[in-house]
Amino acid sequence: AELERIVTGLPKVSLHTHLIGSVQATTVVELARKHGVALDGGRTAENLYDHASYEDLGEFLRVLDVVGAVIRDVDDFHRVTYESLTSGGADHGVLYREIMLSPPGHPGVPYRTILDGVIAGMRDAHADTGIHANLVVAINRNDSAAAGVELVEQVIADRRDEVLGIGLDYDETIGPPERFWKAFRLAGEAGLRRTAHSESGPPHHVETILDLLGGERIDHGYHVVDDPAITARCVAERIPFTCTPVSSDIGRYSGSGDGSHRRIKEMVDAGLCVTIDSDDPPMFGTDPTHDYRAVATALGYGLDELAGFTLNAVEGCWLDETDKAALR
Ligand code: ES4
Ligand code: ZN
Repeated sequence: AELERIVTGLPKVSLHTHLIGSVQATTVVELARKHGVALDGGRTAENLYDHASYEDLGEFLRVLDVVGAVIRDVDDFHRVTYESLTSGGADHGVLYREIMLSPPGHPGVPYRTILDGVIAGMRDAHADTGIHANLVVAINRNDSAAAGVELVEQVIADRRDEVLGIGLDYDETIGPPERFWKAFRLAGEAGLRRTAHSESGPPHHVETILDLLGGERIDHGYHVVDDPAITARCVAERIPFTCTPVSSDIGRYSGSGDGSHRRIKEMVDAGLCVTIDSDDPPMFGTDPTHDYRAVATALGYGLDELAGFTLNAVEGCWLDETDKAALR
């Protein structure tokens, strides 16, 4: 009961939640009907997010593709953004979120349409609940290096104040970080912040992200603790690691047979700057409160440790110092 009070009441800052992964299954079904498209493979609101269907990361990403394909017009982007920031954010004490947005996950939809709808949803969610949000536009690493450059060129050509930086997501066994060095250099030259996923990858991918891609954060990063020297460097540089306990545990894509909890504990014990997040909340049956609850239960953490995760996220977010101070 004490823990429940802590995890529900704790203010949260969210740095690793994907928009496409934040859509309620009922909304997916409604949008499919609206656009007159069938969810293939007999998918329904009841079975769409069956964890058993995520046999490997590729299968999981196929479900993301199904969801991404039904979010098509400005109203759709407004709706999914608003719903995820209100009932999947503000309701859980999330004060501020940097939403991971994947334009390549919505084939055929103009970048402008996506951004117009998402930003309108952010504005209305803020007006109704007070939650603040900004955006991280992620390159899909299954795509070519040229597609990554094109996306960054699009971000720069249609510059919005809300887009603070770029990310790199989808299947890291297909797209190693170094493939995207040009896209990341272009982003850095344009003053965009940079982060990249490294969930199953080896520790040297963390170094590649920091040194070649100019990354300032690492999404997941569970294998950093396999290399003491890289770990020490990340401790010294206060590199934030955006860990997602429930998603990484259910997905088992972290490459550690016993899930992510033990790795998160090792990262915390090593002195790394760890944050807690949900990745794809309804797809993994989780939410911001539940991820804090899961890590607290698995690792025996209490208020001090949990509040520390929030403070790490404030430190690691890409707001300016004045806005960060307001969050503290
Ligand atoms: C993702 Cl690699 C990965 N894992 C979970 N959710 C995702 N969304 C986009 N890429
Ligand atoms: Zn992720």
